[in-house]
Amino acid sequence: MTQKLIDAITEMPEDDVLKLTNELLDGGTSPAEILGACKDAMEVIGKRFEQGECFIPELMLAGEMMTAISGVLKPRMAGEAASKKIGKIVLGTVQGDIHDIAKDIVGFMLDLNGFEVTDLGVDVPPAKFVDTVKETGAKIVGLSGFLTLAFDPMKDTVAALKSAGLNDVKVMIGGGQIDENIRQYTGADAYGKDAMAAVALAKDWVKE
Ligand code: B12
Repeated sequence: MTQKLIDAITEMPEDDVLKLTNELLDGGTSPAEILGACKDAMEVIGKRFEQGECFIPELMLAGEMMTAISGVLKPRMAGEAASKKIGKIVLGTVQGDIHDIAKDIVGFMLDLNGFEVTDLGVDVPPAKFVDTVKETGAKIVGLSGFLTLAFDPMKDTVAALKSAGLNDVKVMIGGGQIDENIRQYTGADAYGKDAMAAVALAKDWVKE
């Protein structure tokens, strides 16, 4: 069933995308499955872009569709929200990178699961993460990035937190190109493949 949604996103009639999303939800498809279909669709569009078969406007439209779908999913997921806050997290897309759809989903899921999230937005310099961790007393930092160019700013942010003496702060990273190798390169504590992984990591860390 979700294949229809993947086709609608990649073929781009935006009205169909929202209609289908609602139909799938009404038919019992979970928001997590819908997010999975969105990821697959973004892979298709990303590949087309790489191969010169589509251009920035199509990327932007895909981004807008993702934002619209998130808007539909959020109220459906909000019913499950935890009311008691269990920890603080500073989240942002690292310097030089402006991809924020995935970060917003991660922030939303963390918030739903009881974390107080300070979202610094996009293109966030390492010093801003350090300052905000000091101000909020957060013990977890989440770094998002989709560009190869995001690896070094991630590494710099981990290093900046360490040199500010914030050694008890755990850092998780995620985003399109990120994997375990990049985690090692950046010195982050963990890599999360999706928003659910971000929640699982954060919950583990607050238990410690
Ligand atoms: C939409 C999009 C855009 C939109 C972004 C809109 C927005 N507001 O975010 C726009 C059009 C602005 C854009 C711009 C560019 N883009 Co772009 N974009 C994409 C695209 C198609 C989808 C990204 C996305 O939002 N996916 C949807 C999310 C929901 O996917 P997801 O990965 O499943 O998300 C989960 C995980 O990533 C994880 N996660 C994410 N963050 C974090 C953080 C933590 C802590 C954790 C634990 C987990 C986690 O959880 C998420 C939720 O489950 C990708 C292709 C792709 N396949 O990723 C290219 C892509 C990322 N873009 C690319 C490029 C090149 C660019 C541009 C440089 C293009 C240009 N020439 O200008 C600019 C960059 C500008 C900049 N400085 O950042 C390349 C990057 C290549 C590279 N190796 O660096 C890609 C891969 C396309 C490609 N195949 O070439 N882009």
